[in-house]
Amino acid sequence: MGNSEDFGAVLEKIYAADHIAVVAHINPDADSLGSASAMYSLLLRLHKKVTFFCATENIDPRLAFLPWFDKLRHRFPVSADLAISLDCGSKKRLGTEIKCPLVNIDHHAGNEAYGEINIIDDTAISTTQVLYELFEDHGIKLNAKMATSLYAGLLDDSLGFLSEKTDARAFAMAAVLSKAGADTRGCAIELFERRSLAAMRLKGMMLQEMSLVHNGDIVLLRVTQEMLLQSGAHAADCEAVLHESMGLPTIKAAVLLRERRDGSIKGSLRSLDGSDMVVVANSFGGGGHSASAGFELPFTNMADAEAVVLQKLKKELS
Ligand SMILES: [Mn+2]
Repeated sequence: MGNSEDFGAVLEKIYAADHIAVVAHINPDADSLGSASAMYSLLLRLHKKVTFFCATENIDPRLAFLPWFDKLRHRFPVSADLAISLDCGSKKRLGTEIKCPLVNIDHHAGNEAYGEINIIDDTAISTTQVLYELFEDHGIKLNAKMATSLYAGLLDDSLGFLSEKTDARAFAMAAVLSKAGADTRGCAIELFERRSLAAMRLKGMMLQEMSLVHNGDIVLLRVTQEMLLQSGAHAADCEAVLHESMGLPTIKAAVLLRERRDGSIKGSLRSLDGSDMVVVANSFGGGGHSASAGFELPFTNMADAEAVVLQKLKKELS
């Protein structure tokens, strides 16, 4: 079955269900929350009882502009008889065990296809693009809220239309969403411009620490627990600095290593030259996309993490 026929089957399941949970992944980003939010809007229109679920409680407050953000719940509803996960590449990313039938809509290459129905298009730049195209195919009209939700995922996952994957398909989608009333300017400001004072203080510390390695091909950013505590910034605030660092003229890739409270290290990788960051992330048990990937290193100190990650990354670049 093609994705479009599969979505027909999903709609059948939706019509038959009484209580549907839309599921964003743990530590959600604008794509996961945006696609879940657009689905939430559709389900409300169909007069369904819906729960907007994300297992993570401490969500990046910058995402609060997304429609239905205030409806987010962190406990999976026991009465749900259908769940729809958005942008969740693996079962682990759901953050909870889901016992009811599950529909999995995503764009991650290597999605574990853990759902009863799996709609995975790894050529899509965002999960909101997968969903947008399904809505189009099935004549589902977009209101302004849905358009904003879908645009937020497109804008964020394309790194502000900077990633290699950005193409006419992405811009065509942006044009339609803009016409449908998406708050494109609001999304850009909230996702890329808005900063708390704490985030700005953290940025100062990160820039002080930043280094260029491998003949200026790689920028390395480090964030310790002390830096987070001192600045009062949210862990997600680091990502904006990572994004900004890619503006350095010689850069092919960027790495962010962030110390977590439990002593593990969270790694984020970005590339601008088409180098595949998934290969690097995979070698540490992580995943993601070619231009943007992530991983976790348990029980590691910063210096050791730096050494192993840079070694892998250099190999991928050269
Ligand atoms: Mn995504």
